[in-house]
Amino acid sequence: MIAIYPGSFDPITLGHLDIIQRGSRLFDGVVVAVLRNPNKKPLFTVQQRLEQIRLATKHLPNVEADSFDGLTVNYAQMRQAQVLLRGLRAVSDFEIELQMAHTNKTLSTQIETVFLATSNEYSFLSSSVVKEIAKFGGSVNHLVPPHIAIDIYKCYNQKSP
Ligand code: COD
Repeated sequence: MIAIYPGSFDPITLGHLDIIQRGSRLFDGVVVAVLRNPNKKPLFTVQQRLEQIRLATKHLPNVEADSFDGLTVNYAQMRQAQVLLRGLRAVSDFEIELQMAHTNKTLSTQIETVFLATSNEYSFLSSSVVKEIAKFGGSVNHLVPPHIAIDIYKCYNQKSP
């Protein structure tokens, strides 16, 4: 069974990677799918994010990174995937995620959303938190893989603390 893990991943964090690692043990394949969203101004281009994800998941043979636009369920059908994998951190995530899962169900009855609860140590972690800390010169070395920390400090003209 193939699962799509869709998101912005701007950038991918250790919280995302925890979900990917655990998902890769549950499914035959996991496709980490970066949304190409022209309405957002991301820190990293889609190409940069794909490279970051590929490097961070290179030890997981059944994980691949790809990008998509349009509806996630259409992309999932095109990839012949049966599952959308999502992570849940807190009650605030739950409301949004439930709405998204219900919306996706109305668009395709064939695709199930599967939620994995965040590991305790990553329950506070988001891409936005990482960017905010790095922007002001704080340490993100415990929040993202080393190659991504280097990329972020470069973007913000900061030195790794
Ligand atoms: N621990 C565990 N899980 C985490 C953590 C963490 N620390 N941080 C993030 N996550 C989870 C998120 O809860 C989410 O499930 C996933 O990782 C990805 O997170 P993000 O923030 O990178 O990506 P999102 O949530 O912004 O992605 C939204 C989509 C791109 C999936 C969504 O907008 C979408 O499907 N768009 C396409 C249009 C569409 O199909 N619309 C209809 C459905 S509403």
